Amino acid sequence: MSNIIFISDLHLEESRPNITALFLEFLAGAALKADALYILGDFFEIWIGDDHLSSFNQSIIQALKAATHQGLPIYFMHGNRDFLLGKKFLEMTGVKLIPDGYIIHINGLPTLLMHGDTLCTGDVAYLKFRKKARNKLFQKLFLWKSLAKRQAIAARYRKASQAHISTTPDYIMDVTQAEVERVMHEKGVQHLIHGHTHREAVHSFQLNDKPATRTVLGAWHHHGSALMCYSNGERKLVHL
Ligand SMILES: [Mn+2]
Repeated sequence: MSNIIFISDLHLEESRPNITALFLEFLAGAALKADALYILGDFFEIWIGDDHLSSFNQSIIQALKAATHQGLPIYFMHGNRDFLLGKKFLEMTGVKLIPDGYIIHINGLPTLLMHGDTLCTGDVAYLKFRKKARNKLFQKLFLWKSLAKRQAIAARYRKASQAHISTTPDYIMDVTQAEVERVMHEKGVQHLIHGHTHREAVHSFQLNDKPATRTVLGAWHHHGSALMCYSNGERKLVHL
């Protein structure tokens, strides 16, 4: 039995120092008192390779390292913005990578953890891009490029992504309930925690004639957001 914290979609970047400060304070405070911290993707606004050691990235790496050294297990799942986060980062920080679709037991309840982007099956254009971006050879070729080139490509993708989001209807940017139920049924779970959509909520529904929940983690826009799971069975979405 343990206290577990889940966060996602912090979108950490140098241009949002308030959110960075909030995270560092959270990591050295509330998070350290937990038994484990799970980061379910889009921790960074963009990650173009473990060799991009800007002073900003290094400050985050140092903070994570300090937390894992103090005994806090930190688990990280790739999001659609930081899927290039790799082995070196994990070595530098002591953070452990978990795959999308990982199952953990929270107070005995099998719970599926996902970033959430693959649940948005209405967004065909994005899923097509995702397939390409998650290809190992494509990633290798990208990582072979100079940091400057990678930064330029990332900036182009970001612009295209913003345009795509602003012109795509809301319902397409959200998860498809049928896909949620399909994945949960396939994995044999009644509980799912994911991020990505930034639509913080706990959804209750019936799956295979039994109560099921889908908890959506909030994004760190103007404040922090975390799901606290306590050993007494209580679950709370809190703002920081
Ligand atoms: Mn995302």
